[in-house]
Amino acid sequence: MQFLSQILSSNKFFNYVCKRLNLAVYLTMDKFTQNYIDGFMASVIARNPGEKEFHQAVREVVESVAPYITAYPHLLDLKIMERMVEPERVIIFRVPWMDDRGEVQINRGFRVQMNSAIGPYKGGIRFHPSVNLSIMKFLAFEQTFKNSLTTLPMGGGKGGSDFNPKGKSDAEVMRFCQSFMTELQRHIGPDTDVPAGDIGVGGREIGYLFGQYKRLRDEFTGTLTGKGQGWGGSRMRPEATGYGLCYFAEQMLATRGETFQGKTVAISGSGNVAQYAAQKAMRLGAKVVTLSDSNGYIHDPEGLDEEKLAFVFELKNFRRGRIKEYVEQYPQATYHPDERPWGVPCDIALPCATQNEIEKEDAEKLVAGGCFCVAEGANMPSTPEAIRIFQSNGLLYSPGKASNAGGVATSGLEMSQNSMRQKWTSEEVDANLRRIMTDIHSACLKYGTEENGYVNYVKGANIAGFIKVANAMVDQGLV
Ligand code: NDP
Ligand code: 2IT
Repeated sequence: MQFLSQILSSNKFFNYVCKRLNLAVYLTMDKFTQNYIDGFMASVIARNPGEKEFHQAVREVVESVAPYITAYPHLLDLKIMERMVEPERVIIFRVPWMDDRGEVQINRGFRVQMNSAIGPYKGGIRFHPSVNLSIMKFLAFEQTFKNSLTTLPMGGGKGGSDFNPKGKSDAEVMRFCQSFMTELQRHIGPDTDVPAGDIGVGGREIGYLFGQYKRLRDEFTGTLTGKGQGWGGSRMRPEATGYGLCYFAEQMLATRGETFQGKTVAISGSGNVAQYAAQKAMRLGAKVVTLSDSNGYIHDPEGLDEEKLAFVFELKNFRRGRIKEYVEQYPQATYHPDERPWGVPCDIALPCATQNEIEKEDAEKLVAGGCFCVAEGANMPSTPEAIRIFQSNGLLYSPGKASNAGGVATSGLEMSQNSMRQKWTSEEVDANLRRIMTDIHSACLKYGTEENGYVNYVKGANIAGFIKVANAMVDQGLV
């Protein structure tokens, strides 16, 4: 008897019981969390049938934040996550316009106003024939967390159209933009919703959109970002997404004592993000060996230099040509039609084209080719299977919502400058951009570092982005 009471009162026994209890609690929590994820996703799929990109983006976030939500019952009771996947407003509208031959054309316009808990809706406009409601909702959903990560007061939104600017004359693009804005203008404003560029929407399109907005609303405000340098645009906004991506990747590399110096970099895309990612990576001492478009990729084993990049800028931004023309100018490079660049051996991969451009097989090729760091410039370029391959092989891997946030962050800085009626120097904007990217990286480390020291940037970005929006929603009541 005395022996038994000794055992019961001993620390060893107490610790043993606690451990068993903890394990039991842990196991039940784990099951509870998994049930929550399964039930949540079943409901999202049932309520949003066929929207596969939206399902994919939501699943990635809910898998990261479910343990956090289930640990804070008020978030469960207030159905914060359930509210986050229901856009505050979706606007879908007809965009009629006339082409150069006098034929009537009809496109569909979208604006998804996803979440305004921490600021006015903010996010780009995409013009691409693939645009549909699922793609708009996935982008607006991602944008909500990304904007929260920037530390600036911006909610999440996204818009666009299935209009294809390729092969259209400037006059056709202008007429389309004017018709698109004629409807959109009644739903946006400097304190309501502030659109910007994305795929197929660059400086030219923002100009036409802003001109029509100003004409109809009779106001010169910062309702769009990415404006021209002479009429309210921020210095460094064109560079911001690509430069910010490299600043973020620098931080990732530093966690392993590495830098860009001497590294081989594979980049996809050849648009705004890819061009400036290539420029910054090169200036940080890397050798950029690939660029691509939707028809194929170029491989230049000698690497890009300033002159070659200037050729690409001119080719893509002014002549609106195709990337295969690079090999006509630089014959040491090769063109690979209908292929992605991920089979080219590299140290660092920067996907800067579009969603789901790295599938399982591409991820396997990257790992086999020696790649140890993947930083996303595009939104959701890696499929869930590809992400699993990166993470299970211990690669440094960051999701777009963390590493491409420099673009929207600099849009936020453009909004500040517009409100203050000021224009900051390139050095000031660049210093802010660097600081913001470093802060986002720190937030990822804080919430994403696992017990074995591996940094799960997906988990880190999702939880850090979620907390701020969730707390704001709790504070603001049931709206
Ligand atoms: P651009 O329109 O300037 O360039 C897009 C590039 O991606 C082009 O080279 C284009 O090739 C290629 N691309 C587009 N769609 C596909 C496709 N379906 N398959 C293969 N290649 C494709 O857009 P951005 O550079 O602005 O955007 C690139 C990515 O970065 C997008 O995911 C965007 O959402 C994201 N992003 C952009 C930001 C910005 O500030 N602009 C900010 C944060 C993220 P092609 O000419 O053949 O269409
Ligand atoms: O995906 C993105 O973050 C963008 N296209 C930029 C959005 C913005 O408002 O600058």
